[in-house]
Amino acid sequence: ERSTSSFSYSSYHTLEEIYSWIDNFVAENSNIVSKIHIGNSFENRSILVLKFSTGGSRRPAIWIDTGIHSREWITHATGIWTAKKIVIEFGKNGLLTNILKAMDIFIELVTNPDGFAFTHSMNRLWRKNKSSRPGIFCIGVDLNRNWKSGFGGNGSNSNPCSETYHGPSPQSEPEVAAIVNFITNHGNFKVLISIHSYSQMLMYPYGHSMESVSNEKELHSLAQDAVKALYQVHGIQYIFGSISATLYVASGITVDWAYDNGIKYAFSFELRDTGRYGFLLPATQIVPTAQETWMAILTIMKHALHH
Ligand code: ING
Ligand code: ZN
Repeated sequence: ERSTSSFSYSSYHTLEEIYSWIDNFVAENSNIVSKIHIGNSFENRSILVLKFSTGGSRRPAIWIDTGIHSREWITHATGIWTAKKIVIEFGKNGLLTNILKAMDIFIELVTNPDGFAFTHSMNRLWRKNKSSRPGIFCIGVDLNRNWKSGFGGNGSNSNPCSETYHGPSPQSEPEVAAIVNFITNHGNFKVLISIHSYSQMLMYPYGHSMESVSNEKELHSLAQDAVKALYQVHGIQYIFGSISATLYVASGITVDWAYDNGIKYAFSFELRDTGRYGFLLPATQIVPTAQETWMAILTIMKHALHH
């Protein structure tokens, strides 16, 4: 592809297509978008983050990641549509414009590039990354169990052959370490949104235990508002609540780490659907899913802007 105008936002794409789209997108929108290389994957692929900024230095920031589980293709597609939406709406949508005058937005579209390449080449349902270690005969660590907060606890597995294998130590995986280093060095993230599929849920910490976070009431009512805004778009219902109460106990997850490291607006989405197609969501649902998710994300960003 030579420009983003020939890119189909209603199709699923390969890693090469997405990385080439990123280069075109940055070139076409260099007034507000830049590309940051935050590290390399286990198989040495680039780990890239899009930065949306109108200036300033280390402004309060919003983090969005998609595709930490490689088979969740609707999440990458939603992230790409969202990135495009931001540049279209900047200067038109008053709320988004105000957000970008005060805050920076960072989007990591392919959080697990090795796994994503593997879902195209070999195994469409691959979830983990592709790391291997001497003497261990199964491949991959669950990147949503490899974070330091609650590492190794309930809802994670010490067996390398498990789909929820937590890895040998916290942040052992380069894909997780890259984010930890980037967010920690930046030091001014206020919002983190980690996007998964499927189940139609909007959740906040904690996952590692039933313990409630200090701003639970605020997060609960914000999640309710976000889910209402989402519903208004296409009538899709999401349930919401803490991860441990809504879904199951899960330890070493992204949003628990974010919360424990001072990012008090930490949310995880599970996008469409509720299981009819599951991870194989038809491409015809990409744009509607992204449209409704955008309204929920805007609700969260607006709240953060005013708090
Ligand atoms: N499910 C998530 C998993 O990692 C989840 C559920 C999401 C747990 C967010 C914790 C935080 O098990 C999927 N489908 O990945
Ligand atoms: Zn997932």
